[in-house]
Amino acid sequence: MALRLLILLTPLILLACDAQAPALSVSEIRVTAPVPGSGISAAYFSLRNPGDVPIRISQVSSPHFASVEIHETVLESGIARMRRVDELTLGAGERIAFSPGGLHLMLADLVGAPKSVTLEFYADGMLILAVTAPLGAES
Ligand SMILES: [Cu+2]
Repeated sequence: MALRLLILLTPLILLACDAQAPALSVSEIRVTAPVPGSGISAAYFSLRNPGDVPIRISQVSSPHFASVEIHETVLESGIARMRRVDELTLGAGERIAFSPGGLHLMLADLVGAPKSVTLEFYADGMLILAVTAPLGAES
């Protein structure tokens, strides 16, 4: 009986190991130049979970911005409003596009005058991916 339980548990343990270092890939990153006066930038990209377990993104931060939030633009009574998204789950194999008018990263309070910025993605409090992209000239 104990042996049978062990055999049953083995796949679960393997899944748990995977979950400790989830693979996340980001492509087509575009970070807009800060809007003059407000200092706010936005980041757009394609996010993909190539693994076979869900990834729950709990936080995104940057050494180059004091504040980073995941936002979603939603239409309310015909008016576009931004709503903060506290966490985002990508299912196994799922791809989510961050694009103008939809999900985006809102970056506020640029630190210094960097030519490129780093974005750090956390899953359940653990850093799983850091990517660097040029800080764009357009907004
Ligand atoms: Cu926003």
